[in-house]
Amino acid sequence: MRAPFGQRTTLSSNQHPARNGQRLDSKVQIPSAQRSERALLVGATLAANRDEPQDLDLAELRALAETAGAEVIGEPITQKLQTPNPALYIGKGKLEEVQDAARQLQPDLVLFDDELSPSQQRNLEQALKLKVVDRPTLILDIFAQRARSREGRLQVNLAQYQYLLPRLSGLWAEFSRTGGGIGTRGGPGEQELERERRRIRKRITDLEQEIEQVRRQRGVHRQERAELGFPLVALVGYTNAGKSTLLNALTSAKALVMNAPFATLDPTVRKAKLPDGMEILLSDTVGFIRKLPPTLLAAFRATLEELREADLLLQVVDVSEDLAEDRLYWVRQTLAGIDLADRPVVTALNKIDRLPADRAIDYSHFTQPVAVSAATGQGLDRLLDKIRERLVAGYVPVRLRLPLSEGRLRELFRRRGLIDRERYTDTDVEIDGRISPRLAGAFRQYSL
Ligand SMILES: Nc1nc2c(ncn2[C@@H]2O[C@H](COP(=O)(O)OP(=O)(O)OP(=O)(O)O)[C@@H](O)[C@H]2O)c(=O)[nH]1
Ligand SMILES: [Mg+2]
Repeated sequence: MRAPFGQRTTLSSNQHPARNGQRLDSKVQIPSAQRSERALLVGATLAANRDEPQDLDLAELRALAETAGAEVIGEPITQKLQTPNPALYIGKGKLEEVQDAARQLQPDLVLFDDELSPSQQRNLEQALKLKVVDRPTLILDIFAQRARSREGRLQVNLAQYQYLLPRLSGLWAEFSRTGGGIGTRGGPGEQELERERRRIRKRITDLEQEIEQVRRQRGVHRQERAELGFPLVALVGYTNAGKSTLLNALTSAKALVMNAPFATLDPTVRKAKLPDGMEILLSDTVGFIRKLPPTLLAAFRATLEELREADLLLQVVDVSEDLAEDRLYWVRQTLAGIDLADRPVVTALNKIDRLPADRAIDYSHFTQPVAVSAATGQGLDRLLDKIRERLVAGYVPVRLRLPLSEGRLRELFRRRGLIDRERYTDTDVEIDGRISPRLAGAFRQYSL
């Protein structure tokens, strides 16, 4: 027999806002006898999105569900649609198919591969008499398990509150009251719903203020870093591509590496040295994924702002994946969504140690590609050379006359710039050279 909701596994939840906002905590019970929630998968291909790479067997949704701790049962149910049904997302006939499957397989929840509107979710829950969880909620659930830093937690909490607020329905309350689980952990009881909404709106405002503080603090750090003049190289890429492994390989960092989506949620910045001694900062951040809704992306603004400062994006692609090019499409989409499509790019084609011998890489698909293995170290020297080459390509030529009294500035140019010619007089030094646009301003007043 199926375990009642009250006894089912609550998998993550330690970072759920409802749990951090103390009042709700008392309502959340984590059952001791842990059992995975059984999930049935449903996805649709929309005509409007046919030029986008599709995930027809919902392999990624399955991996996400498993990462969140669910057990996927049965075959995924998929449908081709012109447009989503406004009330049910899928068509009526397809819904019957889902109902049949649910009767047979007895899942605990049905997982949809897209964002559902609050009313679609309500209607589906009513029709199926089951908890319905959409893709963004699932991703948020994983984020909630992963966030460690204060900033990361604040951002996840904000995203959860914003996303869940319009979805606080009677049924939602029912499901969460009776046990929680993915997407509904620690929710309010039915009578408290309206009070809860008000409280959540207040909490959203508080969180926004706290995040604003963190942002300002980050801004100060960035300013300090900018004065030191290190070029900033930001790792970007699909989740699980190997960004953190690469960061660790290129620096002496110990970023968390895991074979699971969204291992990294908190940004890390480390110093790395290029072969000629040039020092750079390398930043690691949250991975991208297809169909990441804008609301979710927006909640991570403080983290993603780190990318905005980057002189160069080090795009990491897992070339051992069949879907490498599709995934790159989604990375490029996400970068465009945060106005970074034009930033200079070097592409690390990672995990070549896993590439089958009979598969060749078509380099023409990638911008400034270098084949590497972050795991074995293969190709990393060439990658560093390429990074240096692209950074220097962005430098601007300058001619300066620096007073000898400006020892600090002269040292800065020596360390961060490239000197083509240097000539001393009794009082000054004249420099012909190149320097990053970021630092050029510091020398402007001495420009010839
Ligand atoms: N074989 C092989 N495995 C690798 C390589 N680079 C990374 N991995 C593995 O790929 C998985 C994901 O690596 P991460 O470095 O955590 O990936 P990420 O891009 O930081 O992922 P998120 O932080 O989750 O977005 C881990 O199991 C790594 O050990 C590589 O060059 N070769
Ligand atoms: Mg990572």
